[in-house]
Amino acid sequence: MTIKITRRVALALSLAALTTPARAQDKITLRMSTPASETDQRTIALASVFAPAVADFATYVPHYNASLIAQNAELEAIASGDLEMSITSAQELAQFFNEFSIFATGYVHQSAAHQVAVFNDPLMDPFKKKVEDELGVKLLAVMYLGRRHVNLRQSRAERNVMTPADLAGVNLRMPGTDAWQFLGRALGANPTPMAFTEIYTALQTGSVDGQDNPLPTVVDAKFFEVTKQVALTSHLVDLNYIAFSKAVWDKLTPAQQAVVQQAAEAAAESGRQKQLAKEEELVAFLQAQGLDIYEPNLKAFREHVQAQYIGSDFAKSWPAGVLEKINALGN
Ligand code: KDO
Repeated sequence: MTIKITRRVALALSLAALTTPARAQDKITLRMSTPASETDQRTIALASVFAPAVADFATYVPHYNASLIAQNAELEAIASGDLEMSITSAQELAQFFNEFSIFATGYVHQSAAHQVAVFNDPLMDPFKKKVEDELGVKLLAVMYLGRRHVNLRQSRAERNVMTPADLAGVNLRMPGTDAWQFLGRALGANPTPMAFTEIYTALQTGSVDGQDNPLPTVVDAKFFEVTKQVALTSHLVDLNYIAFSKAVWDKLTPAQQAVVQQAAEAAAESGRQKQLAKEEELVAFLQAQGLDIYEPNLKAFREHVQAQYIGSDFAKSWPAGVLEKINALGN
């Protein structure tokens, strides 16, 4: 008798589970941490495209301005279960896996479309697998951050940046990992490691001479208020990956996994198009704010930067043939 009731109860419960929609408290919470602001195109895309697409089974909880996890510590937080999502960089991944420095190397990626082609190419499979297996992080999609340029406090009359030699002695803020610092040196500057959220004050007080970021970031973070020029070096067509906890992924049904994957790709595409448009339109905005925006000798910068990487420890970590495959996917 007891057994009968138990069976009936069990059946009733499992039927209820099949027919009752997931309650809010049953949903997975996806905490996302980033140093970016809530008005950055990548975070807007995640909040407006990704979040609604997964809302049936997941609640997206973004934390901006590195308010939850410090910049460059997000991957460890995901690995240890303290975070579910971030917008990570190749430079951050290179802290764990040297070979990721290939995607953080100056003048390798040529455009937003090239980034997508590289990310979706089989050449990326061993990179993605390593991050998944060894860090417990899935790289879902590539987000476009933009073309990084040199943005200085000095006016062009005070410092005209045409070649790497013109950056000699410039304390250029770069993010704090080795791959970033190497790029700063390769540009000809003195790189100063510093978190993104400290840049504005450092520029304001003069504790650094400049910083490098794409134009949409120069505007979103208001660096234009405390700088006078942008030399359009385009030294890095920069990207971020949407990073997702593998432990959470494994708890999702195949249908939910497909929704998460599609939502990430759709958010990345939406953010990419908006960021590309902003890069175009913000030149005029920055000029109207009184900044000098000009193109230096790009050949001189490209050749100097590439020469620094040849034979470097970073280059030694790149799997054979990958640089050639990346180049072949470009224009
Ligand atoms: C930065 O610190 O300069 C950087 O642009 C590096 C990127 O990888 C990324 O972390 C970005 O900051 C933040 O998302 C803020 O835009």
